[in-house]
Amino acid sequence: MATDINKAQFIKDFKDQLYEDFMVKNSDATAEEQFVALAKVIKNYVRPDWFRQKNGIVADKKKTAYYFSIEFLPGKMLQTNLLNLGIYRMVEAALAENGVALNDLVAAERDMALGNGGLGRLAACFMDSLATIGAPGFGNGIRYKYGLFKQKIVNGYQVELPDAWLSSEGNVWETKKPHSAVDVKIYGNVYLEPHDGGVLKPVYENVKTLHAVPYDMPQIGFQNGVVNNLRLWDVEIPEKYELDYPTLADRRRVEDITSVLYPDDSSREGQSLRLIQEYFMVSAGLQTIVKSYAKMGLPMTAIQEKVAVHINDTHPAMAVPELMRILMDDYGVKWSDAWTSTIAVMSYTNHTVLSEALEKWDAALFKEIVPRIHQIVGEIDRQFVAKWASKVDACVVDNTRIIRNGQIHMANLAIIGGHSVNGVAKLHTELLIEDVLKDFYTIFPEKFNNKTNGIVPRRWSQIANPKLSNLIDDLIGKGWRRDIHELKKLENLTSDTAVLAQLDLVKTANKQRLADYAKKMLGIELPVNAIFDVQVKRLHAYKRQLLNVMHIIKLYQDLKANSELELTPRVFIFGAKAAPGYHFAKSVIKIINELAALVNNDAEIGDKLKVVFLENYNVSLAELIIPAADVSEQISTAGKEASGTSNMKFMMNGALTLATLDGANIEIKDAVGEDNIIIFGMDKNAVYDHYQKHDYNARAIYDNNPEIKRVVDAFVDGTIPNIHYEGHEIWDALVSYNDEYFLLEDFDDYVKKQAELATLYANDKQTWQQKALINIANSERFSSDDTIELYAKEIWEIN
Ligand code: 6GP
Repeated sequence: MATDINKAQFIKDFKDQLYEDFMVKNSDATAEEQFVALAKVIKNYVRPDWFRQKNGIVADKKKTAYYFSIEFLPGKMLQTNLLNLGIYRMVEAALAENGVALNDLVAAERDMALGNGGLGRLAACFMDSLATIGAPGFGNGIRYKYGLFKQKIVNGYQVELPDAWLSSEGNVWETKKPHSAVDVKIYGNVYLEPHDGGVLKPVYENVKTLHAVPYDMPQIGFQNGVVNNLRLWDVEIPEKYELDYPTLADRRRVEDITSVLYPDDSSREGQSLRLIQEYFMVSAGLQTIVKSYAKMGLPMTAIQEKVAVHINDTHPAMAVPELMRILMDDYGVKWSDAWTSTIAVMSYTNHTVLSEALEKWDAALFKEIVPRIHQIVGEIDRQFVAKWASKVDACVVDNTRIIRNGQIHMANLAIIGGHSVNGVAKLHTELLIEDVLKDFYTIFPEKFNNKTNGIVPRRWSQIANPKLSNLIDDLIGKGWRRDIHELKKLENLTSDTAVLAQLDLVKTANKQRLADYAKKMLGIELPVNAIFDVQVKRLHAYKRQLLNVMHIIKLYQDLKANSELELTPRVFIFGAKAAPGYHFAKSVIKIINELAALVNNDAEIGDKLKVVFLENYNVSLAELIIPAADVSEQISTAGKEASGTSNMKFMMNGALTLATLDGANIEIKDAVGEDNIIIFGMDKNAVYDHYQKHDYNARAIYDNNPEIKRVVDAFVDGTIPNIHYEGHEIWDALVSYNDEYFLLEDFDDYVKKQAELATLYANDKQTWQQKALINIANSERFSSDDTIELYAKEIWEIN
C-alpha cells in the first residue's frame, strides 16, 4: 500500500524518477519536470492495486458497471490522487524538506477538460466515488487531443483557442494499452447471408476499419486500496488497412475522430464526425467488455449477470444496437436472447429537458456510417411498434418509436433498449415523467427512477478549501474527512459565536486568495469586506446570467442617481464559457465585460460595486472561486436546470444560495430549511401556466414598470458603452421576442431578495455565518458517494 511509504523512500523514488525521465537533479529540475516525476511515482505506487482490480473482473467473476460517457471533466488529478492515497501530508512535507513546494507542482499540471460542463464533471465525480465506495465501476470515453476550448477575453469578447492539454509528455496519468486494441468498422455495405443452420450473418463490403487503442487512467478510491479504471479510446490507422487511407487527407480525417470534443455539427461533415465519435467509443468499449466477459466461461445469454452498461445522456445510446450486434454476429446469440440481455445490461440517464439534448440523427446519414447498426435499429423499431400498436394509442407509439420522419431518436433508443431511465433531481425526474417523456411513462412506468446528483466531497472541501477543512477538524474532529455525514455535527455549533467568528475569518481568507488572483489577472483590487456574489457555470439563456446583469445595472443606476445611497459593498463575479456558435451567450459575455469596465472605473462608485469576469472558467478555477463565495447564484428559470451541481459545491463551502425553485435547489432548500436559503421568483407551475395559457406579455411589463424599463433601456441607450450591437440583441430578446425565460417577471422579486441579503450581511454577520454553517453541515446530503451507491444498488445491481 502506498500509505506504507515513508518520506525517505518517497524522496528516493522521486529523485530516481527525475533522473530516469529527465536526467536532472531535483535542485535543477523545473516544476513541470517535478510534476511529471511525482505523477509517475504515484502511478507506480497504485499499479498493483489497479492491476488487481482490472484482473479481478475476470478472475473473480465480479459484476462490473461500465459508465459510458462522451465527456469526462476531472480537472487536475495530482492533489486528489495524493489525498485518496493517504500520502498528501507526507509528500508535501518530504518535498518541502527538499526545497520543493507542492503547490508549484499542482500549478504545473494541466486541467484535463474533456467535457463541457455539468454532465462531464458529474462523470468525473462518479469515477472518484465508484472507487471510493469500492465498487467495480469503470469509465469509457474518448481521449480527445484537444479538450474544451481555452477562453480568452479580447476587447470584452470571448475568443476560443484550442486546448492542447496533452503536453509533450502526453497525459502522465495514463498508460497506453496497445495490447487491448480493437478494430471498429464504419461505412460500406452490409447484407445478410444464411450460414450453417440457416443463421443469418452479415457480410461487409467496402468498410473502413479504425484501430481503437485504449489509454487507461487509474481512478483511486479514498484510502481504501481500490483503484478503478477510466479507459479513453484513441484512434489509429491499422497497418493492415493502410490501403484504405491512401492520401494524407484520408489519414487526417481519421485522426480528426479523436481530435476535438464536440466538433461543430452545423455541417453534415461535422455531424458525420460526431456520429463516428459516438460509435467509435461505444463499439471499442463494448467489444472489449464482451471479450472479457467471454473469458469468464459463462453463457453469453447471461451477460447481464456480470455486466452493466450505463448510457450517460444519449451520446452513447448506440450501445444498445452495438451490444445486439456483438452478441448476435460475433457470438451467435439469437435475437430474442440478445434482446433480453441487452435490456438488462443497459441503463440511461437524461441530463436536461432542453430539446437539443434529445439527440436525433438523419437516418440516411446513420445508414451511411453505421449500416449494420442501422439495420438493427430498424428491427428494434419494427418490433417495438408491432408490440405496442395494439396496446396503446397510436400517437403514443408514434411519439416513442425510434425512427420517425427520417430521423433516429437516440433517447427513444436508450429508453426502449434499457431497463432504467433516470433524471438527476426530483423535479427533473417529475418533469420527465409528466412532460418530456410522458408517453414512455405510460408504456414503461417501471423503468423510471430518480437519482439526484451529488459532488465528490473530497475535492470540493478538503482540496478546494483547506482552511475550512482545518477549522472543521478543530470543531468536530477529522472523522468527516472519511464520512461526510459527520458534517451534521456542525449544527450543534450554530450558537457558538466564537465558531461563527472563525468561520468568518476563513471566508475572508478565501476571498483574499481570490482577490489576489483577480489582481494578478485583471489588475483589479477587490474589497474583501464586500459581499462576493458569484455566478459560475456555462453561459446559457436559461441559466439567466442576464438577470444578474440587470440587477447590477439597477444598482449602478441607483448609485448614479444618488451618490449618498447607503449600499452594502458588493463584488459580482462571473465565470462562464459560451458555446462557440451560441451568439446570444457570447453577447452576454461582451455585455458583462463592458459593464465591468464601466462600473469598476467610475470614481463615484468606488468600492461599492465591482464586477469581474474571470476568463477560462474550468475545474481549477472553480476550486479557487467557490470557497470565496458569500452568495451562490442559482437563478435559472424554474423547470429548466435539470439539477445543477455547483449549487451543492457552494453550500459545502458556506455560501448562501440565492435560488429559484429549480433542479436540486429544491432539495437544498429541503435540507437546510427555508430560513437558510433565499428563494425567489416563479416556480415550475407558474412557468408551465404561462406555457399553457400563452399569456406572458413581456412588453406589458416593460411598459408598466418604470424601473424595469430603465434597466432594460440601459442596453440600448448608451449607458453601457461599446455594446451597440449586443445591447440591441438583448433588448430585442427581452422585449420584442417576449423574454423566453421570464427575466422581467422574476426581476422584482430577485431585486427584493438581493436587497434583503445585503441588509443581513451588513447588519448581522453572525446570523449570516450561522446560516453558512447550517449550509455546510447539511451539504453532507449531496455526496456523490451516496448517489453512486444508489446507482450501484438500484440500477446496476453491483456490490
Ligand atoms: C447538465 C445539466 O444542465 C445540469 O443541470 C446537471 O447538473 C448536469 O448535467 C449533471 O447532471 N447537462 C449537461 O451538461 C448536458 O450536456 C445534455 O446535458
